[in-house]
Amino acid sequence: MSNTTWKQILARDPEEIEFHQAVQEVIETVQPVLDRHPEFERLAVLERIIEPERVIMFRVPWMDDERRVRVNRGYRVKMNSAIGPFKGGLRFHPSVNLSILKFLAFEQMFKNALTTLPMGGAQGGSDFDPKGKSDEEVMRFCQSFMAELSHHIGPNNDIPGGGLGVGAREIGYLFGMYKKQRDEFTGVLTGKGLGWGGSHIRPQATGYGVVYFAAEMLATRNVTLEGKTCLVSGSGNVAQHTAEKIIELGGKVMTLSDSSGYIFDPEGIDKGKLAFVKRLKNIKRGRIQEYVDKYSQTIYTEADTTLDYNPLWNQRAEYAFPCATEGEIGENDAYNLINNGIKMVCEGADRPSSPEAVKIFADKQILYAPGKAANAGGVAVSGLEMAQNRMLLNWSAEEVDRRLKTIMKNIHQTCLDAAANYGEPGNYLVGANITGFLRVVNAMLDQGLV
Ligand code: NDP
Ligand code: 2IT
Repeated sequence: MSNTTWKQILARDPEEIEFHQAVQEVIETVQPVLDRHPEFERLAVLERIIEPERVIMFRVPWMDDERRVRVNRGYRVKMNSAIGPFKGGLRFHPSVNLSILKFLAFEQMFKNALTTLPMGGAQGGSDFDPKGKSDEEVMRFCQSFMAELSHHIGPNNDIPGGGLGVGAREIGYLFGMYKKQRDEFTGVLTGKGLGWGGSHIRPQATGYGVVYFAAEMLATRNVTLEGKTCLVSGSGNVAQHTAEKIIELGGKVMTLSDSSGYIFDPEGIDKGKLAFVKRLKNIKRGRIQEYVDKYSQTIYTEADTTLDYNPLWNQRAEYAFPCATEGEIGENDAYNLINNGIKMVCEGADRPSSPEAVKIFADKQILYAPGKAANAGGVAVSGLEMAQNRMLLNWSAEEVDRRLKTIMKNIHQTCLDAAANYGEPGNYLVGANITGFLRVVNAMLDQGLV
């Protein structure tokens, strides 16, 4: 892409910083592909792949417990359907805007391609904040959100799933409303309850997949997780199941966090303590700080936005698993991690490391896996949920877990092969971007100019 075209893109949506960052990274890393395919320029391959096929924005009015009407904004960014129907998560968080959802949908397109399952890329959500809301408020919001979204999705064209702020509770309310409006019981959402069309292992899939990917990376250096200290951020779906699998494989989880602060447990967070965290976060919907009331040896540090680093990443450990949100590892954090002996960063969240941090990891040659490869297990098992729904059957937990492991192993190998093939051996970011890019672009070109 010429400099002029890039400038035009930035000028068209100047405020979309998150989206531009994600696009820029892909453009930089797929340059060797563009060099081998000069015809891509005339075909405007880059321009086409960064423009969503369709974006839907809508009003979501709902009534709070005080009978006051509130209005949020809903979105669905349908990025690309070249290799399958639109597929990707929903996010409910006050920071949600078009730029964030475009970046998530852009990443999702490549992530889904990496799984090899037939799924195009999309993401949606709302600036609704579920924190501090009653179950009834969350239900009324979800119903209003789905009353509109149901006109734009379906099991054959767009299948949303869970994501940040959207878990089993929200998917239940959303599914109920879709069913009522359309009078049909379909696999239109993934992350459904086990008793009504959900898949075994879907709640665990993202976190388990992250650790399966990490184990594959470590195997290339003949090491395992056994006895290793690990920093995990977040305490939601991805963090909980990443921690669970690390513990199962013999690793020692030292930290967890939420947006208010982080805990450091010098004895390590074991299975029993993790069960406490799950109850605290998923049922009681409390704060991670409450961990200290129960396990008094723990140190709690409040989040401090005036700092230019995150103290969680300034703890001594061997491996880091950022599982909270985008941009949580900045340049200073990257240096702190390396100075504290970190040898691997495996991303559970979507783009938790800033572009500067990613460059530092590459320079220092530590093992680094981008979220679009390492956290693809979540959407992969969503794909398996869709397959099971089509066949009207349920695979066992062992069967789904076996398939998840195989998918993660294959993604790992594919990234390594592509990176080597394009002159950047061991660079998982280059491998993931090139593989995802080629799969989507080849499908687009096969289907003509549509
Ligand atoms: P959850 O809502 O279950 O948990 C999110 C966690 O991150 C919470 O602990 C939350 O704290 C914390 N967090 C959120 N925003 C911030 C912030 N600005 N600063 C510090 N901490 C924050 O979401 P998930 O675990 O599902 O998602 C986490 C990440 O993983 C996201 O990037 C998501 O896109 C990605 N992902 C999720 C998948 C899934 O299957 N769920 C699949 C692939 C990727 P608090 O409770 O205080 O808000
Ligand atoms: O970022 C993601 O891959 C997800 N939020 C999961 C998407 C899904 O459809 O399961």
